[in-house]
Amino acid sequence: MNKLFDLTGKTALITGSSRGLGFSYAEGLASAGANVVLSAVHKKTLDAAVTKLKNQGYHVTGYVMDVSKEEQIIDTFNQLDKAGIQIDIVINNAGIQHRQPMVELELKDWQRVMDIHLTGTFLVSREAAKRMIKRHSSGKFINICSLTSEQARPTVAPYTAAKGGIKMLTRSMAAEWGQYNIQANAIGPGYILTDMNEALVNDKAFDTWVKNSNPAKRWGKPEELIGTAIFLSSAASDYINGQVIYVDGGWLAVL
Ligand code: GCO
Repeated sequence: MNKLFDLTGKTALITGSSRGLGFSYAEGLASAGANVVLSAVHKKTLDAAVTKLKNQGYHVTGYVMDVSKEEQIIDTFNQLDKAGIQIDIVINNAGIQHRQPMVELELKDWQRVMDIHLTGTFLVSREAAKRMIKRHSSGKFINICSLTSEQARPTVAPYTAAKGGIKMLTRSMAAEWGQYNIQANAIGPGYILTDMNEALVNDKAFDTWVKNSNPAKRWGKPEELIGTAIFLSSAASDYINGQVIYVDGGWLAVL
């Protein structure tokens, strides 16, 4: 592995990483040499994910953490402190989707999407950055944006607002933390074959729309996001800050 992309000696926390894209990111960073800290809401799926990566020979630990709950985030970082685990890389991946027209949307559903995506990204990053700055170490934040960070479609307003906010929060993190040799960037996945999108894949009209809306004429695969995650976690991106890299088959590049 070229030293530029080598994560040996680094420890990465990936939120929402017991399955889906979060697990793919964790597996990818581990394959590049990182120690990985998985986190998720449900202990059973988290433990299974830890075991799966340990069986591949990777250095893995797992912490139950609901990023919509500040007290759990603070407690997790205190546990990491006690365990002597210093986080160098954070991938703020935890997320949900809620598809409903705004006129029918209840505040609790709006708030839950915001709490997990936008506020969760802020709170986890705040706790990690505090420690990076205090120990004078470098740091990497990879937030997860979306095509909806740039363009909207009906029925996903809270997700769209949150993803747009994450794009600007990423720039705020770059603005405040760049001076400490911390880089904050984001990955903007296109339409990827994930559990969260299963209903869309199975909707013939939506599937056709996705395939006709990007030059690749197909859905993306989770493993196609790993290279960008490693890049943004590595020394290869030390002079990149506040950027969103769209891994979307070219969707946003074309009319
Ligand atoms: C949706 C999808 C999208 C994708 C992705 C696109 O309902 O439109 O869930 O939000 O997941 O974010 O970039």
